[in-house]
Amino acid sequence: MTKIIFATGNAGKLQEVKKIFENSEYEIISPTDLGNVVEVEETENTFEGNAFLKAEAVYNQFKLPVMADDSGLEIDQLQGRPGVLSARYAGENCTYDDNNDKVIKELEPLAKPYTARFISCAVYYDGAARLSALGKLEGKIISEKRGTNGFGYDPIFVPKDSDKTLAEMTLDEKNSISHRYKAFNELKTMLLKI
Ligand code: ITT
Repeated sequence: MTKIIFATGNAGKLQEVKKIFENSEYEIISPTDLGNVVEVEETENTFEGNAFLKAEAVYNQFKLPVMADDSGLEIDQLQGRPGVLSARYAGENCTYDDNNDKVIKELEPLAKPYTARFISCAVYYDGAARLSALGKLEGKIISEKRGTNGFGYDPIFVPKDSDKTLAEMTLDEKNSISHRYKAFNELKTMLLKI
């Protein structure tokens, strides 16, 4: 088994990516498993730029292969916001609930449907190889939260061709369609070639 560190502090992402790599030849470990977590400031204005910032910081610390994810929600009626600011949309130290409430409030005066997409950029860095893959999930934002699974904006996001929010889906259901699944599944295929 080859160990790969998944450079995240987000427990929801970790659970999803561990599941995607289940039954593969890679063992996914987190910085917490190694007892030392670095806070990386996300100063780039692209998902890919920020994902590599996280991967490189953790690689420099442990000198082991690393993957990272930078992701977010783009809402058409909000000109692509919250975008790369998704994690802290309602301010420093805000909760997922605060972010969802802010989005619902901002959309309230605007015309439906609130079309949107989740984007995940998954990257890999091992000191030599640099790999990157993008995954998208199209859908719409609804005005009341539904469901308790998942994390982040899952309770207000209904994927295209579904009547459930992502938070009403099981981990396996979300992992069969999600932006993160698409990005990391492609990365997994790319890893086989290096
Ligand atoms: P790490 O940087 O430590 O990985 P983070 O939560 O800060 O964790 P990002 O900077 O990539 O991660 O921010 C992504 C935010 O976008 C995340 O906090 C959620 O608010 C939202 N998001 C991303 N993927 C999501 C998903 O699958 N479901 C719901 N919300 C998601």
